[in-house]
Amino acid sequence: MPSARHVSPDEIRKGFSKAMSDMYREEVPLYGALMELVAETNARVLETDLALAQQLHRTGEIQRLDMERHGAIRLGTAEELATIRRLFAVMGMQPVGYYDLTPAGVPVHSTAFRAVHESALQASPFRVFTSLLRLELIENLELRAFAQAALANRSIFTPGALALIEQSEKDGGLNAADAEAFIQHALETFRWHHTATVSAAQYQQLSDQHRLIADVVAFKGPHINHLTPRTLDIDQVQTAMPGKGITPKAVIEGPPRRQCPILLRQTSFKALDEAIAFTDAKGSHSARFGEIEQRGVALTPKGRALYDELLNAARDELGAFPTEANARRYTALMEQHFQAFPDDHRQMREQELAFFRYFVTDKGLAARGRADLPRTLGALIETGHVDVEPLVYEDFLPVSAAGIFQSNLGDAAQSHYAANSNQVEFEKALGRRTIDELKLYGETQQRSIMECAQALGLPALA
Ligand code: OOG
Ligand code: NI
Repeated sequence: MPSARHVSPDEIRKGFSKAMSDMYREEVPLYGALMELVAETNARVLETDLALAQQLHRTGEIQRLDMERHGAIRLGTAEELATIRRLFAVMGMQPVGYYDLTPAGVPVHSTAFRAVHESALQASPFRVFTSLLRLELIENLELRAFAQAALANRSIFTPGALALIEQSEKDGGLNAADAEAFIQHALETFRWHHTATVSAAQYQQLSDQHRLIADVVAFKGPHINHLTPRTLDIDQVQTAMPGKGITPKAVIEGPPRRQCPILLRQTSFKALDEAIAFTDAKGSHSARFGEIEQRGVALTPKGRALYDELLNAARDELGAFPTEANARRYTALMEQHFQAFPDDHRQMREQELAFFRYFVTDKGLAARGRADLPRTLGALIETGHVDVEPLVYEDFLPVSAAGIFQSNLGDAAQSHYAANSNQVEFEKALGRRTIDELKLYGETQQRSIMECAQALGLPALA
């Protein structure tokens, strides 16, 4: 049973996110440079865009902005995935969504571990995009067996981490000292290793199959491969990156620039080439990169279907993978196709394209319980008793994720897999079902409506 002497999982997650960021900044100085650039840009945007500043104050996002980041890891076995699920559960993170990357030629499927309730997200929105390698896609059976053996030989968790996970499961939480120890132990799983567990030739063989396979199989653990701060204006950061010695990828992934941002836009800089000692020789490996993201409103199934349709139409018309060479045309096509997506919160709400949160205004509070209060949400908004704000998207996008993977693997690494999506297999490895993110957004929206009704002294609102 959780008890008063236990630290809240939200606090552990917050502490872990900070510890991870400190470790990564130390290991990858460019991440520090990017963080500074994002902080400068965010400060400027908040000074100039007062409506946005007000929106972020109302939703509370302003308080989480500076600590907001996501990371990514790639795991090798079902057992690793099941244990990481337990590790993240200690800090209140659950697997949300299923992403199949094989259509894009990346031999993994993934989920995102994150907090699921708006109050927990407010305390710390830290997320980890977690991929599981699909070894069954290695056609060379000898190489597949080698990879399996290499993975079977490693243990990516410290004994201390495993003991504290068990203790937390048994007792329903950790006290302050154990929580601190847990953070330090858990961090070890994500650390970079300068030595590989395979020879240079074995590494080459794995890499020839797919660079991602080498990245997972050749090392002692699933090093965090990027950590992504959230910016309020990704185009400004993208433009300013070269001035800081950072070269961004050619196109920003996700929707085009809009007045009312939707879902998620992302850009990254290429993975660094880092010196590695193989068991028999010196060499190098590139895996770690930098990324930034801008988050917009979460879309309903209807909005998401429209997003997917417009994205596919633009990509079909481009007729190729977006690259440096066709970046301008891609941007133009995206802007053109997305004309069909209303760029106005009111229209998005009325057409049920996006999720929103509702807040009682001061006027509404003052009118609490009055008999002449309107009885519908729409009318309460019209009369200024209720305000509406976009509900931020907390998840990822499979096409964007594939673009981020690809930009770091090089075009040569593009492969085609016949295998289909296998959510059942993934969840079997995970040891539980993944949570449907659309359900979470719907619940948060509904809770905000119920809170409004309560604050206004009204029965349920339509
Ligand atoms: C994960 C790439 C996906 C994102 O932000 O979409 C991702 C990886 O490279 O392991 O992080
Ligand atoms: Ni990412």
